[in-house]
Amino acid sequence: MLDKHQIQDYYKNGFIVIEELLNKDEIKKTRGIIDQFIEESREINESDNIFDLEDDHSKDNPRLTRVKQPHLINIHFLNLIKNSLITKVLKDLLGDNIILKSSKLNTKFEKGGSAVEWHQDWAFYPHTNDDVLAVGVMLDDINLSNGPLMVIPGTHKGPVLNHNNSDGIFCGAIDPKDKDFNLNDAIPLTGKAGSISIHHARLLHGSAMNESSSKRMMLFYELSAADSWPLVGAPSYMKFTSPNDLWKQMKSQLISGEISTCPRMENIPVRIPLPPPSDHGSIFKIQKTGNSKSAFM
Ligand SMILES: O=C(O)CCC(=O)C(=O)O
Repeated sequence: MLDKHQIQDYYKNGFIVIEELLNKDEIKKTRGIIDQFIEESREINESDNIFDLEDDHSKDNPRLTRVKQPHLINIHFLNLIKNSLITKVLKDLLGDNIILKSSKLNTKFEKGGSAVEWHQDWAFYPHTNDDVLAVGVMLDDINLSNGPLMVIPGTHKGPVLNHNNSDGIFCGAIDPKDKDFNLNDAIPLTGKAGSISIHHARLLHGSAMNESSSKRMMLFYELSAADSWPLVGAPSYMKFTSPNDLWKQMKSQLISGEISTCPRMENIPVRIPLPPPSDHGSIFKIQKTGNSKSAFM
């Protein structure tokens, strides 16, 4: 599916964009289901296990930040990644054995949709090897004004930056003053609806608020080669175990010295995203309740 140059680009830069991979029917069907989600969100007034709400969300003016794990809500989202050209692209990058870890729909409504502070996904879910990536499906035309995903090429080969705040709490974002962060090197990933982006789990990325008058819906899937296992302590995958409990347990079982959140491993840089902030329900909540510093002010 991908040619030799595209595969080389992915390994060299840590990302690729494939223009208009999905057809109009696939996008239309996906958007239709999302419209139903938005309708359902009128009935709630607080973020929950499915929806993250913007502060100005109301019954009359539903405004979502995110729909969590859409593949667990409607089988269409699983089919879209399993039975479309995306699968072929993934095989070129991850081999034949691929596992979906998680999905999310970042809705970025017009005039104010939330920014995502700069981070590396790897800081949220370190794995035993780095055949781990995220696919972003553009459900709208994405341009410079509606908050495109931005990436810093080549950073997947560099260090895992610190994503903890000055109190040592995991806040899901780097410090914009980090010496290894060069905003001038950032490039935006734009494209027409139906295009996809793929970024390596260690690539630095973020996106600004959507100040434009059109939505920027982007559906993300996080996947890995089937033999890449998340490390214990990555709360993103501990859907049924509280990271608070894990942290308490580790503290109570400490025999001597200090807990380390920088495990020793060969060849792959890793940090464990602990201790957790007060709300670890999504990156938006982690960055907010972890008091991350903003690069977008
Ligand atoms: O929606 C975006 O632009 C960024 C998404 C992202 O990096 C995330 O949700 O982890």
